[in-house]
Amino acid sequence: MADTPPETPKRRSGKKRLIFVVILILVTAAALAVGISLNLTLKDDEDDTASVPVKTARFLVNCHPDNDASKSRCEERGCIWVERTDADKKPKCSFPEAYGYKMAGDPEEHAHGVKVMLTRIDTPPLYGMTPYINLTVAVEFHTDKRLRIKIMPTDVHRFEIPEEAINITSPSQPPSNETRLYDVTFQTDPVFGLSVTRRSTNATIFNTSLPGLAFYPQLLQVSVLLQNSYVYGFGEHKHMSFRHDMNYRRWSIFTRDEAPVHDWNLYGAQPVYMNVEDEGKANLVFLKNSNALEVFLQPDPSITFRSIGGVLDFYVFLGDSPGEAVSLYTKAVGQPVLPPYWALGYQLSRWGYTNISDMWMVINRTRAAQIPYDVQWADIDSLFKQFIFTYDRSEWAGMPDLIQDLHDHHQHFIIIVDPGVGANQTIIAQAKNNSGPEYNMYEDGEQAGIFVKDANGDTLIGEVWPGLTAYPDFTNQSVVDWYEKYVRFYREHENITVDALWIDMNEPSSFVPGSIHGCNRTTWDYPPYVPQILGADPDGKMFDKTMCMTAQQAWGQHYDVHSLYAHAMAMRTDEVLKRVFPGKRPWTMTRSNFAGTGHYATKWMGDNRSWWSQMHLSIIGIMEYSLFGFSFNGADICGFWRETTYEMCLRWHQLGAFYPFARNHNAKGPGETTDFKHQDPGAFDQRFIDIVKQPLMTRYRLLPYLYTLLYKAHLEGDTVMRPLMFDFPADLKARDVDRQFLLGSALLISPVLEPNVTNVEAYFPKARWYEYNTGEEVTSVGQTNNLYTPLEKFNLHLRGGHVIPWQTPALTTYESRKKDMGLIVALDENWKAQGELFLDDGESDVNDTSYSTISFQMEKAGEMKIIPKKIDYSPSEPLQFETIEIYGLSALPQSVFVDGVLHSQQNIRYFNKVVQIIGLQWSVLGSHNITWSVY
Ligand code: MIG
Repeated sequence: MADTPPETPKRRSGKKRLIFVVILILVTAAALAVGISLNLTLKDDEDDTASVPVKTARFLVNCHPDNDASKSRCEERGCIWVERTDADKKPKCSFPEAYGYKMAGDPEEHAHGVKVMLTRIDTPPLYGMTPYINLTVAVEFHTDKRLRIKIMPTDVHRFEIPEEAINITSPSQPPSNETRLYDVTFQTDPVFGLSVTRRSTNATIFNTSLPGLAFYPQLLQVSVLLQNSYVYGFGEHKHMSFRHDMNYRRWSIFTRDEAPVHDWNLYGAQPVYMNVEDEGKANLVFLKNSNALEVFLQPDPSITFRSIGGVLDFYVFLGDSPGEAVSLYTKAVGQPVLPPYWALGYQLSRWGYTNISDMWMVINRTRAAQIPYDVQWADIDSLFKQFIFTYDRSEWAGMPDLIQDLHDHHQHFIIIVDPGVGANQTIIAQAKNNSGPEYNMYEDGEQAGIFVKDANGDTLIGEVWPGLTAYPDFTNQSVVDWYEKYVRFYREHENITVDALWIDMNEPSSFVPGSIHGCNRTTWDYPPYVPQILGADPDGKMFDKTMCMTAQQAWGQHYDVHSLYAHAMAMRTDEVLKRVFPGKRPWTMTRSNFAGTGHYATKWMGDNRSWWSQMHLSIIGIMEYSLFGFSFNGADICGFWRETTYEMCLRWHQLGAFYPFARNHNAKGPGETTDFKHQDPGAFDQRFIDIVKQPLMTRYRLLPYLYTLLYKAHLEGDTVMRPLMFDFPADLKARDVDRQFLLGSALLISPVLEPNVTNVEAYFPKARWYEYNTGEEVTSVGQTNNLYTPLEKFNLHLRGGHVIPWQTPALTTYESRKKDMGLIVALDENWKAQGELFLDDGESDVNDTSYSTISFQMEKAGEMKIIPKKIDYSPSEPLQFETIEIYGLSALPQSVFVDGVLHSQQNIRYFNKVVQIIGLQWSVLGSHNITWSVY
């Protein structure tokens, strides 16, 4: 039995072993009405590229990922042991080929797909659990580009993520056989397997024909073979490369209050990956499972999923491109939220403002330095004893006036809301003294019964910043009234007129394991198999730094819904803000999250470090969150924990000015007297301020472009900050680039990510690219260029083929929104470009009648049309396009016609490599055209 498995995935030829492949054929529309007709076809493995013959354990699926693996323990499990050196990352213990389930009878057709019954091949059970003998595999064809594959025990109901959390409805009409992009086939021998093939390329993109399918009450495992090893996604983790290392890496997924310094599970839970196929098409796969789980990445290339609850519920999205795959995904789980326009401005925050004067000092010096600045954030500092929805009336007296002053300057104010509600009676009494007797959060919550309950049905008490804390059960719809009451109390009674909310600590985090009473020794808090999550070692517990898994919530036991806590909190916060600001679009920023949370909130990357390596990490993290359907993401500029440096903080601003969400946030510091120094730009010298203004002003200038991207993400599910690979998926070099990124398709940012460096090695895929400031064209493309980047410079390039709308910057978005606009026309190899602009009031709910769109089109070289496509919003004050800048012309045009009229030569300039046409005075909502004679 312990024969050494062949280690290279070579196809064994000459063996006439037959496997059954069931091919589903949807014959005609008539057949569709009654269901699906099936054909059973015998296929010889030699000419079948779609299914994979497995006899010995050719694919090594780890059978003993838990501690203390040994030959005897391995063989007790019915698995194969092979001695290996420590350098060899292959598992020593792996499942034999015939480990799994068999098909029990023929596939059954049904209206939306096909069902297969499975029965377990008898092998020793794992971890002392009783396996489910009978499984049902339900395949649903949702659309031409989307299908669902659900594996669950037959006739046993198990936890599933409720529809209220994520509702992916199967369309009433199944897709027709003609237009469907995929086929599904089944393998029967030696174990059951299912493959999804992309018809157009005949590539098998998702194939479960690997050994080790397992289904126990607290262990579900399935492996998936991919077409190639270009795998991206899964989160939230500290991934040091955007593209995954497939050499036997293991990642756990379970929300946890943990800074991005560990290799294990962090704040968010994103069981989502993308595989970029050989031709540059991409499939995205979502495992709809909220339990603690692990993914094992293998060089086959394959992925093993190991979850300890729920069901195996996969959604597969077949995109023509990486971007389309994301957009198909977000159409299913919820398209990204659109923030208000002011949220696009630069923002200052810190934990550790010592008192209100300290915050005033920062506000004043930022204004004095004339740094663009839209939002001031307050952390737990200003809360009374860290009780949410209060402010400390002594150290922070005058807080309402400070906020009023921000509002008077058209700036905004945001404060933190932790889930934990202070439950210590002594401090509650003090809080009432501070904030008034109406401050009854805890009592009201008890009365409304909205707190998470422990196993006995009593309110579970943990410990967070306010000391003893009860946790609102955000999965319970009744939480909304209670929550709304306190947002209103804050705004109306305490005059803390917050504009948006920042939800933190929602993993949920606790400073004591489980509860102040710990947790009982149950199979939920100490499962038979514990994924490699932080805090589980050495005693195999699940509740470290959070609440007991036996806690009870409306959506289910905490064991099942733990990773949905923040998702629910984000949903309810969004709902409350909609009630408090009727007709306005809410904005929430969250730390923890699940798949689909991007529909409700912004994601920031949590407690990063003031380390150079974390600048690179932030790019990867934000690009991953784009892939997960979050469009408005950022990381703490200059780093959160530890002391930043002058150079790092400057370089970080040059990077962070191009995060979709740009906030400088700092930590308090490790002790009372050792706070980290301030890191707002005004804390540095005049040279710093002068340098930092450049990227910030550039950001403000490009906000119409950024806003348009966010709009498109919201309406169509496009991504905003993304890897080069998204736009150049067929370029294999681009697939590994993660030290540069794109904003939309048109802007390329190549930041300095190291100290003492004045050069950046930047890759330029084949296209026309222009330096943003000078219009200089990049001459060598399809290769890496060395860009000279002294401290006062940053690298921003425009891609030919795009029209980029801009607006004269000012110190707030309120002011800049009134300034003249302009267009950059960056020409491609055919001397053409196109683009789009979304305009609205920047704060109302988005609906069909709230915005206008203008398109910029060039059917032929030398002629651009400005075409309003939809005019439902008009600016309250006249807004005009004043300037057009053309990048890519090698000389001044001899003549320029504006709306058919010859434009005065003195309004046409050529500086650097940019042709600038000024004096247009076009109303932004008018139709116009412009022609130029040379190109
Ligand atoms: O336990 O509110 O990630 O941004 O400054 C730390 C204090 C709690 C963690 C957040 C961070 C915030 C800090 N919070």
